[in-house]
Amino acid sequence: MENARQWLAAARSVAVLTGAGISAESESPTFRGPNGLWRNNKPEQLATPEAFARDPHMVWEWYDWRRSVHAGKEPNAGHHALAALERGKSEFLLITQNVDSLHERAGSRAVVHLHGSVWRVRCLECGREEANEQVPLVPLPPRCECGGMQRPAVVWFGEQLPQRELQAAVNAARQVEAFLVVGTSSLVYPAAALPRVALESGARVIEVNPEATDLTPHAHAYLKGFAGEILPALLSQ
Ligand code: BV8
Ligand code: ZN
Repeated sequence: MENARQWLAAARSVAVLTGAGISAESESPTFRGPNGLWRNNKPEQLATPEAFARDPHMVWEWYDWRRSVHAGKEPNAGHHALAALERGKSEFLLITQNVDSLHERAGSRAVVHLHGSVWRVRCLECGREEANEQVPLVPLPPRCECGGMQRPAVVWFGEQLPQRELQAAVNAARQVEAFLVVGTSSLVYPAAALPRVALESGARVIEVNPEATDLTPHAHAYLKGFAGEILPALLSQ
């Protein structure tokens, strides 16, 4: 822990990659954790364009349920520690795979959502994307002012990530001195490739996770434990 603390304190430029694990202590269900299932459907089967085309109402019921779960959650000490870290660095980027807004609500500013947000919707007809924080959603599916049906503005399996956000994340992984990876199973690509880009570019890579992942053997430091406990100690000035 001491090495990782020193690397992060000394680094002028830092990027952080987070996954569902950082929201776990806000009692937000992780994707693949024990409560990750929903009505016996696996997320990989539901979070797809095919599932939505087949049954938009059922997929929207799932997102409406997740939005209602997220709406009641507060950022935890891990989110707040990352917001404080940002304030102390001249170059900083928080890259999240999460589709909740807990980082923003903890005060993080330079946040890039690689997989979109459950709090934004996009019209299938005219393509207009807008914020929608209504819980529960009425009507379901939500409708655009043009009359078109709206979909969740998230990235489903098999869909391209938003190019601007992905490019910003790759640029950061190439340039920063320290790359912190928190609460991700490192299974989903291309997000999971970012720590490798950082390693190849000479950054110090530090992983925080209660379980080892494919990244663990390659990280310069692996801190075993919960983000809400480790990050405040790791990042305290
Ligand atoms: C794409 C949004 C190009 C929707 C999500 C075979 C090999 C390699 C890749 C592929 C392959 N087959 C298919 C692919 C591509 C696929 C992919 O990677 N699949 C994986 C499953 C193998 N990727 C894609 O399809 C991507 N697009 O590649 O486009 C393309 C285009 C056309 C054709 C081909 C290619 C799109 C990926 C985005 C999918 N959308 N979500 C929604 O949320 O509804 S992904 C979903 O998983 C979530 O966004 C989540 O963020 C993401 C990753 O999961 P994690 O965040 O890591 O969460 P998880 O539950 O897995 O893990 C939690 C971790 O936290 C655990 O490690 C746990 O130990 C830890 N933890 C628990 N508690 C704590 C904690 N850590 C700290 N503190 C705690 N307290
Ligand atoms: Zn429209």
